[in-house]
Amino acid sequence: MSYETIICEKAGGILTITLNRPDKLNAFTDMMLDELTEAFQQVDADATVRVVVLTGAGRGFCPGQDLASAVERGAGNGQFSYSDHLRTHYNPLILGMRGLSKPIIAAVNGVAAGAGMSLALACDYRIAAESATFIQAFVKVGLVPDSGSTWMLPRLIGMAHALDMMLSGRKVSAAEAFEMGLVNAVVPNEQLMETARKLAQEFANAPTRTIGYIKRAVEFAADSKLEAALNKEAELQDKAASTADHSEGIAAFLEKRPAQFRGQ
Ligand code: LHQ
Repeated sequence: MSYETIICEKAGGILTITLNRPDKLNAFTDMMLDELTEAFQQVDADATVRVVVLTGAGRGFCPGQDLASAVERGAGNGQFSYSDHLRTHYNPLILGMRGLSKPIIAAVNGVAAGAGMSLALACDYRIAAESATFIQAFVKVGLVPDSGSTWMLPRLIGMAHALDMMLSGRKVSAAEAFEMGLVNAVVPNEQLMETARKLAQEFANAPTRTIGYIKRAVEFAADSKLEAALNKEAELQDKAASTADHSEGIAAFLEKRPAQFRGQ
């Protein structure tokens, strides 16, 4: 499948998706949002893809909505329905990513601002280049954080840090983001993609279906009472236990050899 605003490259079970509007630091247009949503739908349906790496072309990761394109359509003067725009183009993307049964690694190569930061938050891992920055830029243009930031950010870094970022709109460095628990690792710029691909390779050799169940259990637990979460774990454990990879994992342990998971 070829797209105009993103590049998808598949190799050895890893799909790398690159946001590709480098002149605008990869700001979101409707087309980019819709192409991304479709690309993630394809990932869910393609058994040969076992992990996704998401990054940006050029010096930015994503600075959120392309404000110029929103203004052309009446944003800022009451002519533009923000809620329709979010419900039509952003929310399906974020829900598709959070519901994806395969891990998503964000390789954050530069600034992630506004809904571009929400995009990074919707991934399961964030590896940041040393020069990457994170900005809850919404307040700087008089907007409420959207695309899942209000749901994901406090869960990731706690209410105090999340509100600080959201209310101030200040720029947070990769080093500070790591201290807050916003990113899993910070690496020298030139090692970003190599580090992301190494991690992705581990997931490409992992029990993929079980990873999908783990994601589902954690997502469910985030909004549940303990008893409901325990029940969900039990339900999903039956599913995981019926995979070939579970049998292989047990056999490999007893035979004292590395497991050869096939994602089935
Ligand atoms: C951009 C953008 C951008 C267009 C850089 N748009 N061109 C949801 C629903 C509906 C509508 C509204 O929004 C939302 C959610 C949101 O995402 S709201 C938050 C939107 N994002 C922002 O407010 C961030 C705006 N950008 C910035 O503050 C700066 O560009 C940052 C801090 C990201 C980067 O600064 P610099 O490194 O100094 O780069 P730059 O500002 O020179 O940008 C480079 C180019 O990219 C430049 O274009 P040009 O043609 O002049 O070279 C910028 O205009 C363009 N660009 N962000 N969001």
